[in-house]
Amino acid sequence: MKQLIDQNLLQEHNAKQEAAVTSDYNALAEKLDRSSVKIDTILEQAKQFTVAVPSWGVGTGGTRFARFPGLGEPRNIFEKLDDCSVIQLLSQATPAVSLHIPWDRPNDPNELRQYAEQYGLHFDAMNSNTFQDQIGQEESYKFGSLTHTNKAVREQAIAHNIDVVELGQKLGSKALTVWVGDGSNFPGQQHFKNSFTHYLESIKEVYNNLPDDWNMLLEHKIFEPAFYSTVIQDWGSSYLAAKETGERCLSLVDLGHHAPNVNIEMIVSRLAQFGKLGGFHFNDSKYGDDDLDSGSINPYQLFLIFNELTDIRSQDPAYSPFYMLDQSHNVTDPVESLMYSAAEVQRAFVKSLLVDRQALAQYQEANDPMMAQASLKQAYNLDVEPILQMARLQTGGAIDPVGCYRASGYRAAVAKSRPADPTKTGSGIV
Ligand code: RM4
Ligand code: MN
Ligand code: MN
Repeated sequence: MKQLIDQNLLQEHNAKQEAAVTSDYNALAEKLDRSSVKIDTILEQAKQFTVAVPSWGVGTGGTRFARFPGLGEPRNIFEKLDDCSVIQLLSQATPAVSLHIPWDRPNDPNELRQYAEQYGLHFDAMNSNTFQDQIGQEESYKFGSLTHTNKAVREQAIAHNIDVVELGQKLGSKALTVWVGDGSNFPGQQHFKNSFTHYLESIKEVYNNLPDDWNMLLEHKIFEPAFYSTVIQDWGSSYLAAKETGERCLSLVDLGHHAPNVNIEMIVSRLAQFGKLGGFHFNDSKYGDDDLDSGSINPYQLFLIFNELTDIRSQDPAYSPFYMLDQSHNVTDPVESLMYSAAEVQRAFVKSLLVDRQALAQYQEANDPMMAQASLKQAYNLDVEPILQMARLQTGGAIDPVGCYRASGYRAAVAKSRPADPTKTGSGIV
């Protein structure tokens, strides 16, 4: 398999830390054993855990005000995949990439698929884009896309989504994620019912063109770019649309797409209870759709979400929603942020496995809030880093992905091979 980080460097890097990691791992094994938890079964699950990387995350992001380009930014989808391969090689938790079309549209899908395969990568959910106009496009999305008042605009947006599905089939993807920014900035601007009706009609048409083994994931978002109302603004609208549309149409929860302080873990439970929780976009936020690194602001919330997911899986072991990161890296090296974030999501997952579910259920039944919350905290407060390190070591990754990446000089090398385009300004993007 093609590798862009020198194997010797990786092995030397791991060799220096292996004894310490083994000792920490054994100590944790002993501690867990006292509560009758076998660390090896947790380790195996940690090794299996994966979360997809967003192709748009490996470039430097920006805000509405400016973008400060990083060194050696990928200039096309092939260079993006190069970066994704480094993230996967060192973290061993990100073997799939989620593409955004038309940003990543290849001339030759076969070539792109093979390019990914040489790195052991494959493609996760495809993302359509009807939130900006493309060059040469006939109709404008300024006042909406799938929900537009004008049928011609809706048809163009529907055709785009179907096109993305067709491309995704050639790439081996199995899902389409639809997020629309459609909405309004002013009271009275848009008829709530009519726009939702248009949405339902449009989405059904896309669904009718979906292959049998595909899922359609509907992503809600409270606001931005629309600042007064958004057609699919909350999980309720998303649920209604998914339910109306069909069995394989599910809701996707992006952690940054809710009002501050909303109980996202409860939304997770509700959607799952009614069979409509299809996937996640992981990120973190303080104020709005900040797209900060997963677990950087509220790691406890991330844990509580996985606590729900593990609870669901304890009843339905086959349940496996799509897991994707969706972040914007404005001030960090995106490769570092994505490796670190993947490990944070994995950490929340591992901790959720350590919750004593029987004890928790008893405390809930007995109305013992003190011990119920303490049983969650007991798992959350454990330092599971040795499990994550051991998982990476045993799967061929780096014990310390960011440290190893920095030692490799990858960023400096691509800074040379990918010179910045001086004609491109630092205008704000997602
Ligand atoms: C949106 C949303 C979508 C993503 C775009 C780039 O806020 O999170 O998932 O495709 O940003
Ligand atoms: Mn998202
Ligand atoms: Mn977002």
